Amino acid sequence: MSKALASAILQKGPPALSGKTITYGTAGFRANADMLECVMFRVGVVAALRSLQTHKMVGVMVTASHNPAADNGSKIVDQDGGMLVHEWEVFATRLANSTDEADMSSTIDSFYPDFNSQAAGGSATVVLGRDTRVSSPKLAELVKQGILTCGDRGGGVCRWHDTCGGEGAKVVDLGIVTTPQVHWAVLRANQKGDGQVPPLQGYYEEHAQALKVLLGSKQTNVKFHVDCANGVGAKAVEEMNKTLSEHSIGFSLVPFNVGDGDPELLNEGCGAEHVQKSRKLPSGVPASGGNDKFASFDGDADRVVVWYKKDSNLVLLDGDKIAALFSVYLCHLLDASKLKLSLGIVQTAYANGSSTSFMSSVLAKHKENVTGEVSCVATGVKHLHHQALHYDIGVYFEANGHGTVIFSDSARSKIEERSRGGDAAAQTLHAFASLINPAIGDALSDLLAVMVVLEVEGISLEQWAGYYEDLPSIMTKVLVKDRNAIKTTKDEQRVTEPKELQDAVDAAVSKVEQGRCFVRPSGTEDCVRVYAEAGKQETANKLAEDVGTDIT
Ligand code: NG1
Repeated sequence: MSKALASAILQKGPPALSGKTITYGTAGFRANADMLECVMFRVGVVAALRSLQTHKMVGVMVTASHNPAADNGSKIVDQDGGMLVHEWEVFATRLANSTDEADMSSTIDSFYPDFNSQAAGGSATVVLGRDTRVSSPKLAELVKQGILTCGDRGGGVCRWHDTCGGEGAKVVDLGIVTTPQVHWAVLRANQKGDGQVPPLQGYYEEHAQALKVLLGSKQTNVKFHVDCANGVGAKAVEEMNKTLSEHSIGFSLVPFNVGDGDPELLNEGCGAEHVQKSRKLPSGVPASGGNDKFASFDGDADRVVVWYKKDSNLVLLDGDKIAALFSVYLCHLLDASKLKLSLGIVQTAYANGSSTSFMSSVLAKHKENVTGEVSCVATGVKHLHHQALHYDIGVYFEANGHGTVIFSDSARSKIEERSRGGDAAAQTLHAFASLINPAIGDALSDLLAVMVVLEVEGISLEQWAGYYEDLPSIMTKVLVKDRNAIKTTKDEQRVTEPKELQDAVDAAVSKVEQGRCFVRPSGTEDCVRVYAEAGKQETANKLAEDVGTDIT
C-alpha cells in the first residue's frame, strides 16, 4: 500500500526546490510560494497519514506567519491541538524532499510501520485553514488534493481499503482563519470525539463566557487599537467584537492594517514582528488621543505585543512583559486559593535579562504558596510548550509575543473542585484557564487576557511597563554561506561549533558591563541571528557588531 501511495505522490511531480532541501522547522515549512506546490501536496499526505495513525483529526494551516507576502508555508496541527510531534516533523521533511518511489515508500514504512495494517478500514479527517496571501487558496487546494489522494478510490478501490466500505480521507475546510483557530478546532473536535468540527462561533463564545466570569459585575469601557498586520487577525477581531457586543461586554477592539488594499502589504512595516524587532511605530496608526492603547498581531495572529505612545515614541510591552503580567496575576490567585500548585515560567535566550530577574523575584516572593521556577529553552514555541507541560501551570512566552498559559489536567481538576466549593480565587483561575488558548499562542486570546487582567487588577499600561526596565538590547542578522555550520547548546546560549566563535563571543562579552551575547542559526530565515544585551544601548550595539564581524 505504501508503494501505491508513493507512486500517487510522485505523479504530482518532483518538488521544485532548485537543488535545495526544505526542512520542517520550528514554524513548519516556509519558503517562497513558487517553490511550495509539490511540498504542499505532500503536507496533505503527511497530515492524512497522521490522522489515520492517531484515529483523530489533525489540522493544516497554510501560512508563512510574519514572513513577506511572497512567501508561504504550512504548519501541521497534531491530534492534541498542539504542534506536530518531532518524529513526524522529520518524516514530513523526508517525504517533502524525496524524489524516488522506492525511497518514498520505505520512508512511509519506516516512520509509519503500521500503515499497511491500519490503512485497511481506517479513515482520516484533516481540518484545513489558510491565511490571506495571494498564493494561499492554490496551496490550500494542493494540501486538500494530498489529503484526498490518500483515500482516493482509483478504479473504484479506495487506497486505504481492499474493498471500500470506509470513508477514506476527508477535509474540513475552515477557509480564512487564524492559525490558533485551527489549533482550537482540532482540540475541541477531538475532545468531543463525535467526528464533527465545532463551528468557529464556539471559539468566540468561549472567550465571551470566560470574560463575563472574570469581569463579574464590573462595568467596563476598554478600547484597544489592534494592528492586524494586514493579515487574518482583522477578520477574527471583527467577529470577536460582534460577540463581545452581543454579550454586552465593554471591551472593544478597533482594528487597523486590516488588509483590504494591496495584498503585498501583509506584515510590511506593521504587525508584531515589525514593532517588536524595530521598536518603531507600525504604519497606519490612527490619529488618536494621548492615552490610547495599542496591540500588534503578526500575519497569522498567533503572536501579540502591546504598546503605547509616549512623546511620539513607542513603549513596548513585549512577550516578556505579558508573561510577567500573567505570572504576577496567577501568583496572587494561587496565594489566595492556597491550592499549592507549581508555576513554571518558560522563556528563551531572547528574553531580556531584566525580565528573567523580575520573574525569579516574583516567584521568590510567593514561595510559601507557589513552587516555581524560570527556565530557558531553545527558540520555537514547541520547545516552550513542551517545557511548560512539566508544571501544574506553565506560563510561556517568546519575547516576540508568541505564547500562552497552560494548565495540567490535574491542576484543572483541583481548580474546578475548589471552585465548585465557592472559592472566588479558584473560580477566577478557572475562568482564566478557559479564556486563554490551551493549545498554542493566540494573539486574540492573549490580548483579551491582558485586557481583563489590567482591568480587574486596576493596572495602567505605564504601571505594567514599570514592572522592570529592559536592559538595552539589539538583535541583528548576519548572512553566511551555511548557517547550519553553527551549532549551539540546547538552550542556544552558547556556540559549540565552531569553537573559535564562542571564544570570540566570550572575549567580546568580557569587555562589556552587564554584557550578554549569543549567536544561533535562524530556523525560519537564511541567516544567523546575533543578540546582545548590555548596560547601555551603544555598548549593546557595539557588542553585536563586533560579534557579527567574527561570524563573517
Ligand atoms: P528563528 O528564525 O528561528 O529565529 C523566529 C523567531 C522565533 C519563532 C519562530 C517561528 C525570533 C528571534 N525568532 O525563529 O521566536 O517565533 O520565528 O515563527 O523572534
